[in-house]
Amino acid sequence: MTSSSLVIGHFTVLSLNLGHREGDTLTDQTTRPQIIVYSLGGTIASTKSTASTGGVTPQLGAADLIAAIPELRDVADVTAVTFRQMPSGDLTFADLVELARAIEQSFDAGSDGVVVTQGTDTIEETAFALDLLVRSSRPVVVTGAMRNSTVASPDGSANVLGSVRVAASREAKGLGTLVVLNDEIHAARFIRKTHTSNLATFHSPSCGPLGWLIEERVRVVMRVAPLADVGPVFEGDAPPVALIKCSLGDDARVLDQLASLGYEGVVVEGFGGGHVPARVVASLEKLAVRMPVVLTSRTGSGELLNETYGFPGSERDLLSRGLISAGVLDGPKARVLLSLILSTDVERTRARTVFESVIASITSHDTTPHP
Ligand code: DAS
Repeated sequence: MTSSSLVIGHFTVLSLNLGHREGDTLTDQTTRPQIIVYSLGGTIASTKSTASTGGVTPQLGAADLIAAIPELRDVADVTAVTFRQMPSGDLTFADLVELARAIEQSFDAGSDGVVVTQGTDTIEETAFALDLLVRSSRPVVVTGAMRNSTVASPDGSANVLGSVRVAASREAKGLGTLVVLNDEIHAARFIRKTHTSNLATFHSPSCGPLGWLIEERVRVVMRVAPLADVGPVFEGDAPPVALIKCSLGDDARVLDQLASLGYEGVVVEGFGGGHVPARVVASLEKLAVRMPVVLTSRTGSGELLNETYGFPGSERDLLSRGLISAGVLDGPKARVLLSLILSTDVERTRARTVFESVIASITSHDTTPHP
């Protein structure tokens, strides 16, 4: 599955071509940032398919991606690892847990930073999962492309180059997992894909980007706090967690089936500040006795209300009936967090406490990074 194919870097190339010139090579190799690029597939890896379906499919490996960017030689020594080759909607929690372990091992072996390339469709979820799973303060940067390599102005190479610059920078240390596209640097915990095709699809609606790339410089103008720990996560796939979006005139017939379908947790995207139709309240309360039920907003931006409205189905009503507030997390991210918590050996009754400690850490003022 894993293949390490190419190391690109000025002094690595020198030593290959000219033989080792002790002092030079050793001195320079110790000062150049060592970066690993893990590729998972997606548009950035896609090119014309020979299959009868037509269209483009993920086929380029990590070595192909970095070989197309000669400028990388001026930034870092880059090692390419093709980790998966798939559309990002096919990635699973099992893939991400395995990737997080590989990243931790890379750091233990001396890497200064990691870049992950993948499809943009699920970056907002995968990057947040890595944010929770990788405990190092060294940078992990996730990127992708909106335009594949067969169309005019593909953006993949610029995004990889920018991501390696960020991963190799001191500024990116201690910020958790970052997402870099279109010359913007975002915190994984806040970013969302907001457009089907526009290059400027990625936004962090609640707070904006943490910084940007300008010429060859990395600018970080805001910092985020370290996330609280969810604890050691089991290998393999996460227990099933449903994500349910409320809509006008909704009744509770889907909610009433979730327990018998084997779901172990639920995230409900309510209206506005965290509201549902009055007629689904009893079903939610019943469900919250059996499993963690998290309440978030379908608006995709802002923090859940806590103490404003008092009508049946309001945020006050639902939280008093045992639902857990997702705070500033949107539905897909709240589902990632709950899924990973349920992938640990935490007692189900303590899952709420762990969930709430991570939510509290997101809005904490303490931006001192993990060692
Ligand atoms: N939307 C495509 C991409 O940006 C497909 C995918 O997510 O894999 O890569």
